[in-house]
Amino acid sequence: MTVQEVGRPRRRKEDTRLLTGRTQWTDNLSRPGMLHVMFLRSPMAHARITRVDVSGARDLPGVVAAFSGQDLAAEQGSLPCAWPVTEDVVIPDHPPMAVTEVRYVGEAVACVIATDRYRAADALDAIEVDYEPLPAVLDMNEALAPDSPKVHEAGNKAYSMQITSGDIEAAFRDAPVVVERTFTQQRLIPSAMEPRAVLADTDGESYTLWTSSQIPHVLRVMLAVTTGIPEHKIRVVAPDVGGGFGSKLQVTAEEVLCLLLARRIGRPVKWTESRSEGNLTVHHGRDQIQHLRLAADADGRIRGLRVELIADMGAYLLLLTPGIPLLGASMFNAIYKMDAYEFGCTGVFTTKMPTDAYRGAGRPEATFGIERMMDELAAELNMDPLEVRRRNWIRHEEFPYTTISGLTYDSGNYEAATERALSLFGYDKLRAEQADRRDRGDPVQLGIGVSTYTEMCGLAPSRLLGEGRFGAGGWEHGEVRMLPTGKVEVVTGSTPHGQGHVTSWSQIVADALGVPFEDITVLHGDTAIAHKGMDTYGSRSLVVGGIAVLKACEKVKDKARVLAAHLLECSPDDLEFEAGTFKVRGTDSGRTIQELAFAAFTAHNLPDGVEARLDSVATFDPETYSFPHGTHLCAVEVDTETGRTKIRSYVAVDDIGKVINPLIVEGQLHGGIAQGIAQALFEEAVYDAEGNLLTTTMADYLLPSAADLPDVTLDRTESPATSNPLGAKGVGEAGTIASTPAVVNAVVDALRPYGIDDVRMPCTPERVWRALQERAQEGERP
Ligand code: MCN
Repeated sequence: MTVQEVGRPRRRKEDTRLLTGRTQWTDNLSRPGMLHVMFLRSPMAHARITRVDVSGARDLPGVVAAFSGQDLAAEQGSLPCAWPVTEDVVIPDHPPMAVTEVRYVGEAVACVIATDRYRAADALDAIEVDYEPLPAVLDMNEALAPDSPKVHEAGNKAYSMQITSGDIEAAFRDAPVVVERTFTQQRLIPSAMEPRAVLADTDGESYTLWTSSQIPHVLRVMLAVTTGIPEHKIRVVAPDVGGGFGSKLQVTAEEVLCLLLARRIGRPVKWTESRSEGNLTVHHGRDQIQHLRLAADADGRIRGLRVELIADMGAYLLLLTPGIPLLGASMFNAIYKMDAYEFGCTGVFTTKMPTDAYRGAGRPEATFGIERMMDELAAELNMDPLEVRRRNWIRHEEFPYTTISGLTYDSGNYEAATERALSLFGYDKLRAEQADRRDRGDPVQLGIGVSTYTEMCGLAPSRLLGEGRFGAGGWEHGEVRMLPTGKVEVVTGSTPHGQGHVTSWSQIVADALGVPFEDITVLHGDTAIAHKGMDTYGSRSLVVGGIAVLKACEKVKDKARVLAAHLLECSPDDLEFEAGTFKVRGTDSGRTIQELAFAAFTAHNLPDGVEARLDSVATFDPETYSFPHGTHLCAVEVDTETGRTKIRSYVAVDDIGKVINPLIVEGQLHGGIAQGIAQALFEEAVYDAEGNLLTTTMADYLLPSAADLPDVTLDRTESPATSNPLGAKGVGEAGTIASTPAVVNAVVDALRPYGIDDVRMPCTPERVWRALQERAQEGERP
């Protein structure tokens, strides 16, 4: 009997190599004659460049070349924005190296190429740049004022858009309860374990770019478009990639410039960022002001929701910048039924590093907004936060359900996930302890936070992406090749960078073809090997890429059936396929698919018209998105004397449909929840009044360590997706999306008796303490 692989907690095939350092990070790679590039970066947030003189650097020992933006102006093109969200969106010219004006601290203004990175770094000091300062534009609201200094000639508004569904005026007219809040989604800096690195080489005709990227396929197309180098002359390789979290879903200035520099000097060039350089110049995430209004009946039933966002684009529009807040446009209504919904968003230019996708991209922001509002509504009505949710959520028997924002959720069971979470959490007991602490006036108060989230992932379907003016499709490509000895080579268009696709895809293929898990290898991340792909982001890889692989397996099986029937001298319809063997029904006679692979290779006895190969390709483009959901509960102790918060317990019950590998899923949730907690309590990118980033080091930008994080209790419920044959939903971002509001709701819940109804993220001890002091001065006492 064979063991079913799908659903097994297999340890990752990748880990032996990854954990023993036998990896190929881009910075480990070397090419004969390789040189090193360092970039001189603007110290000014906004300035006109009046002179750049690189001649001093060119004369230094070990320096091979030095260039200014002007030197590269004729060939460097403009970095692409592939999501023109509205017809009139302003997409400013974005030279990879600034030529006439800098618009954020860290923008590249010149570069040095030398025999090693230290010589290159030293030589940067010999470059002279004259700047004529221009006013920094840092505050989003002020940037939109008519008299604000301009980031770009066209003004500071990138776009504005609005969606309305239902009669929103009627929903608010005479509503017994209206809750209105403004929340700030602070700016975050993605901190992948492996910093970005690029190595570019050319033989004079074609180009290879090794880069720590999530998107080698998208990048190849974009490099061709940006540089004019024909696409078929560019190969992009993402070797081992040590995390990305969205930050490597980008066409970066450094990638374009390294390619052009390799062409200029005819030698391989490498760039690896330092952590501080990375904090300055990796695209940032979040950065929104959310103004929300919720109208409800006296019994807590939601009538309508109005959402007004201002989203900081930073200085330019990068690959997906303007679309990121809009990924939340259909998600603020979340799992709740309502009569009317209105969403508006304005994208604003400021003189800061551009923002773009960061784990969850638009959906953590939306989930935070609505889940905070549900708690605020509950407080307003003096109702339990779970009760107000229950009164409004879509009941399990109502699926498939088309929401007020127009998405059709295929399946889900919010009741079941919540019931499970409540019992694991010990909700009633914790509420009793909370009441007791309140009564006793305990300086350490207990808060309980709820997040009954859903999200929209599996970024595809191409048709829907097209309707949203997204610049590309959402399909994925898979290829399955049976090798002569019966082993299997899988080629995927997905580009894992920590998600364990090699293992999960092996499990899918093992079950589909009935071959041992160990006999399968998965190739990815090199456009010369996986020639088609849309890469990894938006928790799309399993529900799009994994399914493409499954479909390719089905085609291989169809071919194998024809060959088996020929060899066994029966009709294909007389064959049954079980555990990797085609058997003539009712007999012992059969052939394994691995034997058939050898038969296809020798080709001694193939049916007429059948080619000597047992392989196939498939693309998959789902009909709809994937809608995981779950209930996260968090208990936080808040020391009202010091402002210190401590997560006491955290329970997450997620429903991601069928699971391929529970161990990987747990890892994804642990990491995701850590990232969400980090936004709630720890991380924030801070610029000073001149536009200098203050959080350029790990000492200033507070990433939580394992010691700062709680144990989390995980469990699952299972409502299979109906949109793919595996019944699976994505998980890569779920933990991040769910956890931030659960934690902040808990902090606010602890502080509510003190008259506090919000604490700005991150809820640091200082912020909590200050909120308490302000309230105390206003005379609020519990
Ligand atoms: N999986 C499963 N069963 C499910 C769902 C998923 O076994 N029902 C498995 C998949 O087979 C896959 C993994 O879980 O091995 C994640 O799958 P999926 O949800 O499809 O997400 P992606 O593979 O597309 O990964 C992208 C997602 C995103 S958008 C970010 S950001 C993120 C994340 O994954 N960045 C990560 N997880 C990360 N993990 C690491 N280590 N590093 C990052 O940069």
